Amino acid sequence: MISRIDLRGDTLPEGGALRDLLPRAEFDVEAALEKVRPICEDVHHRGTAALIEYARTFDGVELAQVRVPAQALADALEQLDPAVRAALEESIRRARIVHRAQRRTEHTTQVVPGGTVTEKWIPVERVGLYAPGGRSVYPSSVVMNVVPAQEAGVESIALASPPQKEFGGLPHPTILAACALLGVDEVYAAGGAVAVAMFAYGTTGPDGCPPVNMVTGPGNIWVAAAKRYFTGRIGIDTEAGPTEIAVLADATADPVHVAADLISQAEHDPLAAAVLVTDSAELAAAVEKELEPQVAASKHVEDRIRPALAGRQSAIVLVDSLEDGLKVVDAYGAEHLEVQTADAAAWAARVRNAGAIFVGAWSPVSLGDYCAGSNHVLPTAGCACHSSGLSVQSFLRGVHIVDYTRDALAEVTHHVVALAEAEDLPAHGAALKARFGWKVPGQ
Ligand code: HSO
Ligand code: ZN
Repeated sequence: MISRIDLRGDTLPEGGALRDLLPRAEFDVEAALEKVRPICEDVHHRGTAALIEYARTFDGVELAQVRVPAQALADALEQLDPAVRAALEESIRRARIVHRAQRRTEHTTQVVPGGTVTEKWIPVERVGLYAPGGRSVYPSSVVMNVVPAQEAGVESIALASPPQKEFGGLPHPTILAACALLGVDEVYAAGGAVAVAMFAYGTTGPDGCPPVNMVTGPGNIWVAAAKRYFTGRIGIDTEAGPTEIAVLADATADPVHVAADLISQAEHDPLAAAVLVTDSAELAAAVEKELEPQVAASKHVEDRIRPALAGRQSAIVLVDSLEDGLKVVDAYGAEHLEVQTADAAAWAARVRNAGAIFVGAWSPVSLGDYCAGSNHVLPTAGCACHSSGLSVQSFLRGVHIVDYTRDALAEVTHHVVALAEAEDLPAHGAALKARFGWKVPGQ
């Protein structure tokens, strides 16, 4: 069901060459961009009328209104299963603890006497969060997007999620209930690229959505393409690709746990990736054996789990040693990495590239998906080597405030003038010279 990549015997290639040996899903955002562009432009020109028409064609829904009425949010919360409500509340509570600790404080550095640079953190003013519908109705993702934005101090938070035919054109009720729990009352029934375009351009009228400065949230390839289309005009988090789990394990790992964890993320999508990296042929064989009954007993077997595990994006990678395993997981840069080895904390501490790292037998990815307090919006497709998961920082801008006295400026003017001249930008130097009667102190 899952292929093997045997990297034992030879010395491992470095960097890019090693990455090329590792599996990864095909996710062609560029091709999707061609289809998304006219939709975005249509939303730009026709606004709410276009939203209503796309709800009809894409979601099969006759939208009475794009903005979800407050009563619908209250009703959804009232009807929420109490166990799900309690779990969401716990998830929110833990996420708040972690994300509150990420808040930044303003810091002033005295560079020279009379010359200071203060770094001030200003939240993005208005953010649009996207919560998918259809196959992925994830109230947990509403939590993971809203909590860091709120803890960062974002004043205006709107959320969009596709209208659902079976719920009278409203977004899924658990999404609405999660919004109500989090105190988000500006919610729109809009899906995919259409929702991203609504946020980016804004729409007018009684049902209108004012434009946002930033869009975050997971989604399919159309959402990723729309985010790419609007990059530069608005801020985005990342273009989320299919979910990935990598497990670095040795002979001490429990094959039942490893198989269950690989399946847990394969459950998301037929393109989801599950990669086991191990120095133990025994563990590899035991996991292969264990996958069969566990997969057969799973719910989303044929449509997601089996294709995900059998796909070219998933594999068991055999290596000579955990040292080599470390090189492999670093080259792969998984969205989620579990370390299930003896001395797991020490190995985990040496990992350079992963969206989030789960240490030891008792920290599975599913814990992080819901209730660890960590964020589950993480870089995919190898982007973990340069990007972070969603955090309070994602919604903040660090602004330098430069404050120099006359004397402090005078003291450095000759250096500014020298650099300006070296760059053939004499007017830059002149801006300082003008302040000192064109006579530059120190020259
Ligand atoms: N594992 C997904 C997030 C998620 N899991 C939502 C369950 N619900 C991507 O990190
Ligand atoms: Zn998950």
